[in-house]
Amino acid sequence: MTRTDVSPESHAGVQPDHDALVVGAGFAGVRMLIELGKLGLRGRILEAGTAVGGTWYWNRYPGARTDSMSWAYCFSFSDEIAQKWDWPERYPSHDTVRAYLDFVVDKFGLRDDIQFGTKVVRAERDEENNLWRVTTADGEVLTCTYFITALGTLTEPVLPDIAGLDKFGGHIQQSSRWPKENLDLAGKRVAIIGTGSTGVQMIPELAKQAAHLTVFQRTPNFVLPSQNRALDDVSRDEIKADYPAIWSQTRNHSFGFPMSPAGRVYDDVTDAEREAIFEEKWAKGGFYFVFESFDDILTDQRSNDAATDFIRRKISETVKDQAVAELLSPRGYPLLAKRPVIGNGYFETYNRDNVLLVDTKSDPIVGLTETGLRTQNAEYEFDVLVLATGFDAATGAFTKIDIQGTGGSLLDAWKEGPSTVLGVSTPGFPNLLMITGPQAAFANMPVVIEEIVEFIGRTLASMQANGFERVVANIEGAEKWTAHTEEVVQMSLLREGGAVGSWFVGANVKDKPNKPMYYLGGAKAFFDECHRQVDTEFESFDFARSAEH
Ligand code: NA7
Repeated sequence: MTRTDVSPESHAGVQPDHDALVVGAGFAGVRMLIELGKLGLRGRILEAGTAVGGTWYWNRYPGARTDSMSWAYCFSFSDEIAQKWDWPERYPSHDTVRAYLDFVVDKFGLRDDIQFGTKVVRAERDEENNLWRVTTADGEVLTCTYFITALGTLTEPVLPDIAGLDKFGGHIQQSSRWPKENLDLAGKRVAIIGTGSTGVQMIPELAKQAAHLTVFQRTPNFVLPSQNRALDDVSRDEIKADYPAIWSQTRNHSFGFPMSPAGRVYDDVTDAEREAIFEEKWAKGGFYFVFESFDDILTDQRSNDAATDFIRRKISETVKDQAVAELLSPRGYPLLAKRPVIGNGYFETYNRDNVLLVDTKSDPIVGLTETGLRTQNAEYEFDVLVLATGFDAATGAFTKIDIQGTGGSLLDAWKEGPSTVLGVSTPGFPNLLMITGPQAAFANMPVVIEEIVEFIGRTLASMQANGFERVVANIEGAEKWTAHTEEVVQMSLLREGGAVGSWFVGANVKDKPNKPMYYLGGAKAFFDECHRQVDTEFESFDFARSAEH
C-alpha cells in the first residue's frame, strides 16, 4: 500500500452531490446502501428498472427461480430480517426474491434513496476534484466521491449469431427481458434456443403453456434435479433457529452454500458405496449432488467420471425415448467445466407429446425464415421464438457504461481481459468500487455480495479514520490477483471450460478474451483474501489524502 498526500491546489473545492452513487438495485446495491448508511455516508442508488430486484427484476421468465436454497439466498447481517421473513419454498421464485428485497428496502427505509428508471450511460473521473461525474440516459449529471457498481455479473444478454433474426415474422423474446405482463403462449407453437440454466428452467413451463414446443439444443448440460418443495411452518422455524450455523457454513464453503464438505474422496469407498452416495445426494437435490458427494470431483478425473456416468444413467432412466435420452446426455467434458444446471422436472418434459428436441450439433442451424427456422436437414415452423442464449458474463454490463478513468476508458484497460484486485478495484480508476466485478468469487451470490460489501465498508471506514479520500488497486496487486485467478483455473478441471464455450472464461462471446471472468478458487479462499487485505492494511491498494487533512 502507498499513501500519498495531494497538493492543496489539487483539491479545488468542487463538492460532489453525493458521497456515493451506486448503480443497480439488486442484492448488491441494496446491501451497499445499508452499509453506506452505517458509515454515515450519503448514498443513492440509480436503477434502470422500475423496482428493486436486480437480476430478478429482469429475469422473470416462466420458471425463473434461484438454484440456491432460500435460507442461504439472503442477507445475514440483520437478525431481525432473518427472523421476520418467511420463505415459501426451498428454492425461491423470481417474484419471491423481489418481494424479499422489497421487504428489506422498506424495513430499512431505503426507498427514497433509490432513483428508479435511471440508466447510467457514462461515468467520468474528475481527478482534480476527486469526484466522478455520472451521466444518465436522460442527460442528468450527478457527482459523487465513490462510484460503486452493483451491476450483477449476468446482466448483458448475448444474442445468437444466427442469420435472418430480423426476417422472422413471429415474436422473438429474449429470456431476461420477459414482459412484466407475461406472454400469452396458449395455443401457440413455441421454440427455444438455449439449454443452459435459463432454458432448463423455462422448458418445462413453456411445454405446459404452449400448444407445441421445439427445443434447439447445441450442447447438452449436466442437469441436477432441484427437488424443490414448499416449506411448512415447522421447517421455517427450524431454519430460523439454525441461522447462526447456516451463516457459518456459507462463509466456510467453497461455493457459499450451507453445506459441509463430503469428507471423502473417490478411493475411500467401494463402487457400490459410491453409487449409494450419488443416489442419496441426487434425492437430496440441487448442488448437494456435487458438493456433498466427493471432495475430489473437481480434481480427480475418476471421481468426475463416476458422477457423470451416474447422471447419464439417470437421464436414460427418466426419458422414455432412448434416442432422445442420448441426445440429452452430455459427453466429452467434465461436470463443472460448465456451470451445472439445476432443473425442475426437466428431463421428464421430453416425455410429453408436444415437445420436440432438435440437436443443432448434428444438424446445425442455417438461419431463421419468415415462419420459423431452417437447419441443414429440416425446417421448423413456430409462432414465438425464445432466446435463452446466455450472457456476456462479468464484464458485459461494464461495456454498456462509458467509464473514463484517469488514463482512458475501462474498455481499453480491459481489452486483453480484466485486471482487478478481488473484482473490487482496477488500476487507473480511483474510487470506482465494484461489487462482484470481474475476478470476484463465483459462488452463491448473496453470500459473496455481502462479504464484498463488508470489505468495501471496512476499506471506507479505514479511509475515514485515516483521512484518505482516494483508493485504488495498485498495479502489482492487480497483476498478482489476475495471475492467481488464472492459476486456479489451470489447477482444476475448470481449465476445460474454454473448449466448451463456458462463460466462466469468456468463451461464449465472440472476440472476448478467454480469461477467467471469476475467481474460481472457492468463496472461502476469496473471503480469506478479503480479510488478509484488511489485516495487511490493504497491501494491494493505494490511498491518497488531500493535503488539507
Ligand atoms: P448459458 O448457460 O450461457 O446458456 C446459453 C445456452 O444458449 C447454451 O445452451 C448455449 O449452447 C446456447 N446457445 C448460445 N448461442 C447459441 C446458438 N447460436 N445456437 C444454439 N445454441 C446457442 O446462459 P443461461 O442464461 O442459461 O444461464 C446463465 C446463468 O444465469 C446461469 O448459470 C445462472 O447462474 C443464471 P452452448 O452450451 O454454448 O453450446
